[in-house]
Amino acid sequence: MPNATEDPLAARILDTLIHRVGKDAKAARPHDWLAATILTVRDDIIDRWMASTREAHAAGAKRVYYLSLEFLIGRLLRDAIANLGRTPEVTAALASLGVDLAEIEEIEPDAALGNGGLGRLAACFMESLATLELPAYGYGIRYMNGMFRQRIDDGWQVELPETWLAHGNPWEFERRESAYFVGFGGDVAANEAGQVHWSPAEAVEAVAVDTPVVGWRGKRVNTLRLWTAVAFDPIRLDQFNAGDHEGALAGQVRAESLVRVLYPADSTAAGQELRLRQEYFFSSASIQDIVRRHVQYFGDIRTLPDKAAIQLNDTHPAVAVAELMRLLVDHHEIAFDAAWEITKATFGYTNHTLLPEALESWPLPLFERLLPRHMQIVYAINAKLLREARKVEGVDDRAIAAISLIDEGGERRVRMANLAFVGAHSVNGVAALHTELMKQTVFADLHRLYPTKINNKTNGITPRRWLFECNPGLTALIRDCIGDAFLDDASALSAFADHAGDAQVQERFDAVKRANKVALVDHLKGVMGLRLDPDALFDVQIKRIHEYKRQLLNILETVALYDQIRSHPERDWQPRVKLFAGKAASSYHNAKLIIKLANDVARRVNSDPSVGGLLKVAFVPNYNVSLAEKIIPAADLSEQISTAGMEASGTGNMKFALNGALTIGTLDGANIEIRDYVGADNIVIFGLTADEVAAKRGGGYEPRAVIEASRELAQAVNAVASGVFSPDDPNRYKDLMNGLYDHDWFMVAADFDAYAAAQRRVDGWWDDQPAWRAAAIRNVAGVGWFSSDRTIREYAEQIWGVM
Ligand code: 26Q
Repeated sequence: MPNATEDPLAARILDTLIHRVGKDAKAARPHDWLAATILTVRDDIIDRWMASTREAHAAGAKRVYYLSLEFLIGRLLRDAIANLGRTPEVTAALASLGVDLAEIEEIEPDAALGNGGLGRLAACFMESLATLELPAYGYGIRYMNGMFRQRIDDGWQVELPETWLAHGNPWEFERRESAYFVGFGGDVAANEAGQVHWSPAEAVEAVAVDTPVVGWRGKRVNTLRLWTAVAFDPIRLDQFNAGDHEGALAGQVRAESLVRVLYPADSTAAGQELRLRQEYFFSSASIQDIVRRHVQYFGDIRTLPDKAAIQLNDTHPAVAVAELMRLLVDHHEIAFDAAWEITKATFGYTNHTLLPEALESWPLPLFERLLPRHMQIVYAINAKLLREARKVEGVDDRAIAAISLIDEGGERRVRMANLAFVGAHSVNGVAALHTELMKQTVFADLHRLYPTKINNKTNGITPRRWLFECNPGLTALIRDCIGDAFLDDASALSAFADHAGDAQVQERFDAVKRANKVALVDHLKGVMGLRLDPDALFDVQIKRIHEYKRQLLNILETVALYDQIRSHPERDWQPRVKLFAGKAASSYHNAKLIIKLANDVARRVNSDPSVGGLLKVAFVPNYNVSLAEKIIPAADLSEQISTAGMEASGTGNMKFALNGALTIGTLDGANIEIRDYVGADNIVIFGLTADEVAAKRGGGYEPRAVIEASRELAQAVNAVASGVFSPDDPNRYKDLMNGLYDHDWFMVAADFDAYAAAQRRVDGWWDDQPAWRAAAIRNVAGVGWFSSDRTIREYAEQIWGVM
């Protein structure tokens, strides 16, 4: 063992261990080393962090504020060290102390403050903002319990509480001085001068907790500011002394409930009061913080749009539009119309879904009871909006009803998407197709009224986490082939395509992929006792479980393949491993049933000696960012098979392609643009287009006839429906299969034959390994454009005006 005292970094880590963690090297457990390492690295980040803040202040720079109820940042240590360019140094320092960096990285908990794509996008954006040296703050909630931990018990999903803060969080700084009053309920009064005063019935204090976000090469460090909630009078001593010990703490318990848990639904708007309270709590604290900073630095609130760009990550923070209006009108005494111009010029809104059940709207009585002043402001905005709309030629009563901020059909509700749309100067979709569908469907009438507001910003992913860090082998190969330019500009990856046909490069590519697969196989053996063949084709579908993402299509095709392999064992089958992972919203019955089906099919297939190792199926529990970082570099085939028109963009699709997996996918979301960039010859596209799906849904689609016309599909559906995979409960999948016969909303039957045929094309391709590897290399080379640096540059230039 080298001598630690000769390595200055090792000496600092040791000193931190002793003086800040309170352990000596002999007694230290891995968690203590992790804490000591993080605290030491953090100390070095702080200098850059403060310098970044000073520079932005001195330059009077415009700041970007990204408001999101989710930041799915995952583990931070590896990312921070890599972006600082200090991985070799930290590895060596720890080694001199007898500690393995990889081992302690592995015990850092995932910060799982998000459900899926939208939350991970926010995390990639934060990293790219720092990389592009843009002064930016992310604002969100510091949930005490993030996304639930998933256990699979007898094939069923079981949700367990997630406890990322159990060992403390050495990354964060609590800022007791940055605290704001957030009120709820109560009533509103106006004086003779028309001045409005809101007296909330309750209030909590929002306290800032900051985490540094390091950009690539450590150029800039930005702040992720997450709010926690504190009761004003955390313990009522009068009550306590009177013997009411629980009542004395009730305020704190009630305040904490706001930040207790992330809502684990990504595609249905829960509509619960606590969710609206969370949304207002963090929106209000964030807007107050932004306004305070602006006034402190620039004096005049009227210049806010010149110095602040606030981006709303979906409608979850849309109440911020009304909150800014309230502060401008009630606190800064700006006239309503002038305040409205300031507000619109400040906000941008990003839409992430067209699913009607995911569009947020709040029952009017609930909104009014919780936020009486905001309700008045929403009415005032609506009156202005509808007055203007009425003046426009062709706007009839139907259009007015669609544009209104209040949904009057049935129980009256406040439409958050309409509020965000009218309160923002820019409204963007997240892939080209999605943006077009926004114009044609949900926002058709608002789009006619404001034809220049809707614009597209195709999503991206950070190549630091999703290539350099998760796949160092491939990164090294690319460097050897094309040099280092791609490290700072992902579009330079295109040069890698020149090496696609080079047999030596192909061989190295294969060696890297195989090593990644072996590492995954080892990991899965450890966590679930699974034995997989690293030479099989790894076919992967990992994402939230949802009917529109069509895990069921994949499972039914797996059943059909199983059947085929048994009926025709003599054919030249290509060994396949089918991997599934993902969480289902706790209340989503069919999604949970699909998880059980995947597990039932896996049990049956994996224990059937007649498939002879040609097919293995596994559902990997507890999908999260860290698991994705292990699975994606090991994937050969990326399943992106959503019903066309339903996946806004997808970002997993980009991560797989960047790691040299081929995509099997529909013409949905960003798949379309991925095909354009990697070339139609290097991707497997199948199935109905969005237009064709819409036409079929419009009438005349008879799924029963389609199922009966496809022997393979009929057999698979019948096998599942009749309990072949669930002998313990033969009726378990009856209703699920009947759904296919009755309506098949997600077009599983309609796309089945095309999907199965596409899978057989995949088999043929895989059989020609040189052709497969060439295509895989062209995928890596083709997707540099999907770097979140490109996406953020577009937001910066076209929406925020900061570049
Ligand atoms: C809303 C109200 C109440 C409770 C929960 C929610 C809620 C929470 C999360 C609604 C939606 C979400 C998450 C949506 C999401 O992740 N959308 C995905 O966003 C990605 C980034 O743009 C896209 O790539 C995906 O296509 C899209 O599904």
